[in-house]
Amino acid sequence: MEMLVVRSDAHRHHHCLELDGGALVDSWDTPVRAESVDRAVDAFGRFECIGPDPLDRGLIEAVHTSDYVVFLEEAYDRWVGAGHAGPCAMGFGWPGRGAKPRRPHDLLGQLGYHSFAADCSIGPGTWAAAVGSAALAQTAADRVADGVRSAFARCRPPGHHAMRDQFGGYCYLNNAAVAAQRLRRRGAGRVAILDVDYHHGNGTQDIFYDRDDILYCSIHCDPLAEFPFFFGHAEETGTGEGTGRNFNLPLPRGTTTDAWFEALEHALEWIEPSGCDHLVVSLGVDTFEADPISHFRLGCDAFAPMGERIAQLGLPTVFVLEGGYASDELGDNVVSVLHGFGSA
Ligand code: SS9
Ligand code: ZN
Repeated sequence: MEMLVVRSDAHRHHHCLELDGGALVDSWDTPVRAESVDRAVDAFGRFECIGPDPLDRGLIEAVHTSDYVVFLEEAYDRWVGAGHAGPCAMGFGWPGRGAKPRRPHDLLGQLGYHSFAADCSIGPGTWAAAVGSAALAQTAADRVADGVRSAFARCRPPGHHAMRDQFGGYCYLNNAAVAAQRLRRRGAGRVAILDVDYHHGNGTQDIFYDRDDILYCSIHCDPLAEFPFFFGHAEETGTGEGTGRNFNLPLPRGTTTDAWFEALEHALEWIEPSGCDHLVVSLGVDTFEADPISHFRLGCDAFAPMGERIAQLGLPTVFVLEGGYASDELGDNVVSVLHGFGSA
């Protein structure tokens, strides 16, 4: 079997609002994205598809704080109970530079405390979808720990922006972190996370920044020019036991396939000698030239070679879906990476 795909319909009822260009509009992370991937996987027909096992809540609490997890679970009901006008819960005030924030008890205060961006909000289906998405990552990691060479968690909502205790960037629970943590718990010695999404995975970096057992390496658009703006610089290399265990490769807007693959070589040269025995790939395909909210120039033909090259690391691998907003091509681009990996 080329690839095991883990998916479910738990994402369907999550569709929130985002502040975009000063207007509150439907989020770019729509259910259509997951449907695009499912359709392409079904049309390709060579991957085995399974559903998830129930999520182990202790696993989420190993990568997020329990205060944050409880907050996410209850925020929407509290929002409705408070009688706010908007259909989704979102904050409006964030700790400014230099603040030493204490956690407010007020809901609006907690919405600011537990988020870092106004591009995502919490609706009636958000918690169930976030848990369902993390369950896919946990299950994919379990199957790889059981001996399957590679598995793909078709996650929605995505996860790589979700920090230890803050949501943002369409992400609530960090699915890649859940997968990596699960692999460690199941016996992996050291895990590398390779994040190829167009955006820096500030959440994954945050969660593992001081650890030497889970490494983070990301190729992304320079944060001086792109969301998440305040994370993802080359100088961010880890702290404490994690010193030297975080590797950021920021690239300019307009980066083409050739320059992107050069960065991939640097990433792989860094991962290879690190002593990792498992790999998690944060698979965002918003590097695609026609992505409506991103600014790299990878063509459709870049994605199969991406998978092939990553396969040369020779590591048991969990793929976790992150971004990709050109819904028409999203599914095909994802399948290209997975097929490129699986056939290498
Ligand atoms: C403008 C876009 C803000 C940033 C993109 C998050 C992508 C996650 N409203 N959202 S892969
Ligand atoms: Zn992205």
